[in-house]
Parts: sequence; structure tokens; C-alpha cells
Amino acid sequence: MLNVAMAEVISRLPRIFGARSKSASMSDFFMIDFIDDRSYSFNPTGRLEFRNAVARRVPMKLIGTYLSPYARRVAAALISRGLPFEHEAVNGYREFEIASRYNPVAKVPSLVLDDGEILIDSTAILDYLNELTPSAPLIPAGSRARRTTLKLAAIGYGVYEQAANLSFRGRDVAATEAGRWKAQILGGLRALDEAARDGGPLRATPLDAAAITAIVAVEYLARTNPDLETLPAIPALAELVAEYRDAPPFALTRAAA
Ligand SMILES: N[C@@H](CCC(=O)N[C@@H](CS)C(=O)NCC(=O)O)C(=O)O
Repeated sequence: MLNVAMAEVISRLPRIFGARSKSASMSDFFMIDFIDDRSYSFNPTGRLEFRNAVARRVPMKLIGTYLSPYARRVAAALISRGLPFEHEAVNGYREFEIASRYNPVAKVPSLVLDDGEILIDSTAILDYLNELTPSAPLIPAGSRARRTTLKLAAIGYGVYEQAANLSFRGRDVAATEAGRWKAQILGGLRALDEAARDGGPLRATPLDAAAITAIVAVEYLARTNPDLETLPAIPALAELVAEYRDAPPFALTRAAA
């Protein structure tokens, strides 16, 4: 329960810890865990004193089950760049009420930042994470490289969309519609496969946003549309996926079958 005294303590936290601007790094914001409600007091000079209280850093919180490729690619990016985060595995389709607490259109992922700001949409979130990791960018800074990464990431994103359509609605639509989705998936995978050949942009290390998106796309497709055997058509991409199968960004975010 937040009583009045506690609210006052919280209102003073910026002064206690020295609040910095929003662009400050993650370690600039802290949460105080109060062990009991007598754990703080103000001394005669107005300075706050803590007893039985622990200050800890609040990591970012990712909202969204890893069944969602959009949420999973964000989680994989966070892990790949060593950014600590908490995870709330909300299912955007089944948990409308919870998802809508973070995103007015009730989709996952959302990312709650350490100062309480909430980001939505995996593309926008990846863009923000890219700002946090200038020495290992998720989206390269150079204009041409940046365009390539964004294009390949958009292709991977398109594969997510049509894989989801095919798996959720493939049996309910006309065969021509389902056939179009399959062709879009295959077209996207072929383009990614070309980019995954030796020396191709998806081979850059550390993996960028496009490569992370592509690996998640292949695994998502295999899980949601197991009948669609695409791997023989995309040998370079299949090799990239196999190479990173046990790497933490993917091993730690793989949803149970
Ligand atoms: N553009 C969004 C798409 C997110 C999205 O479609 N998420 C799905 C889960 S895979 C969702 O929450 N859907 C709930 C709904 O559409 O009702 C992003 O990139 O984050």
C-alpha cells in the first residue's frame, strides 16, 4: 500500500539519488525495497535516512510471451547485447486486459523502461535498444548498412505476419489466399537466404536486428507451420539458424513446443 509518507519518500527519490535526464543510462534509476513501513525517517535537517531498506536497480521489463516472434526478437536483442530485463509473458491474443495496460491497442511486445516510460511495437523497441548499444549497434549507423538492415528486418517481419496468417487462418480462407501467403513467406525467406550467404549482411557479427529477426522468423515458421518444409530451399539461412541454435539469445527465448 502506498501511504502518504511513502508517497513523500518516493517524491524525494530523485533528489536523493540525483535524477538525471531521460537519456541517462539504465543504471541511473533505482527502486527502494522497503522492508517495513518504519524503515525510513527524515532527520532534523530534512535528510532522508533508511533502515531496513535496500536500493536496487530497476531493469527494463519486457511484456510479451515468446510465442510471439515480435516479442521474441526483442528479447533476443536484449540478451544479445547483455541488457538486463524482467519478463512478463503476456499473450496478446488471450490476455487482452493485461496487454492493454501497456499498449492501448493491446498488442505485445511492450517494453517498460526503468523510469516507467512504455515503448510499444517491436520495431520501435529495437530502435530504442540500438540507442543503448552504440558500440555494438543492432542497426548499423552507416547509411547504406542501415538501409540494408532495416530492409532485411522488414522482410523477416513480413514472414512473421504471413506465417501467423497461415497458421491461424490458413484453413478458413480460399486456397488462392493461402497460396499467396505461402508465396510471400517463401519469397521473404529466399531474400533472407541470399543475405545469409558467406560475407552477406546477415553474417555480420554481432548479429544485428535483421539477423535476429531472420533467425526468429525461421523458427517461428517451423513451429507454427510445420508442414511447410522450406529449409531445403534456404540452405544458407538454415545454416545460420543452426549455428545460433544454442546461443543464449535464442536458447533462452525458445517457447516450449
Ligand atoms: N507491429 C507489432 C505487432 C505485434 C503483434 O501483432 N503482436 C501480436 C502477438 S504475435 C499480438 O499481440 N496480437 C494481439 C491482437 O492483435 O489482438 C510489433 O511489431 O510489435
